[in-house]
Amino acid sequence: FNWKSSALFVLTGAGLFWYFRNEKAKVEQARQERFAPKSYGKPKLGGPFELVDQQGQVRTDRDFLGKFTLVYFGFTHCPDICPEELDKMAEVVDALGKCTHGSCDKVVPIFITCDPQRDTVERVRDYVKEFHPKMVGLTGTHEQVGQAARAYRVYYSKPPKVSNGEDYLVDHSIFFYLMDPRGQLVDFYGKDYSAEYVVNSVQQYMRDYEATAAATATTNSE
Ligand SMILES: [Cu+2]
Repeated sequence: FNWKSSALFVLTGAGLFWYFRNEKAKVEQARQERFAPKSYGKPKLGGPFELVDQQGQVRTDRDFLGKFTLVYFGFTHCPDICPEELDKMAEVVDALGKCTHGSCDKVVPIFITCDPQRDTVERVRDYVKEFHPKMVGLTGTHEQVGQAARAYRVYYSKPPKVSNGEDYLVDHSIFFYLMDPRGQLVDFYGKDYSAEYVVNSVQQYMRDYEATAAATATTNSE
């Protein structure tokens, strides 16, 4: 029996215990903060918009409350990046649909045009159905689209001089925004993220969101 080594053993045990408890608390705190009603240090993204879907129905941000959404801004004439990103979004939605966990199949893919001049309701309807049957395609007036882009702090620009019928490209930012059921930004994914990465990340957020919601419900009922 060695006092020194047993003291060290006890200390190490206590240290590990403290370390893990502390780590667990940190993880818990991060989870709480992410889904806390008021979260700081996160860009205030999303928010009021009013657009028209591919069925010609007026849709606002409030229509999507209660669901996770993936929001992407682009334009239907985009030669390569938008189709690639929207294919990826469809892949993500399908993978989430296969998962057995609670709200996975409830994620709504949303495409918002930043080229309202050419992207009519009909054009958007034909476009989104190429990607996913659940995809919501939104367009609107220049003002409505401008307002939605501002809400998401999406940058886009059309060349200044375009004559009628001339083809043009719209420069735009390329992100999927993951919004939670309260319409708040959870995360965003750039072009370099694989579908697999996005799926895992979204699933993690969904589990966290549900755990937080369950914890809040328990606290409230006590
Ligand atoms: Cu594009």
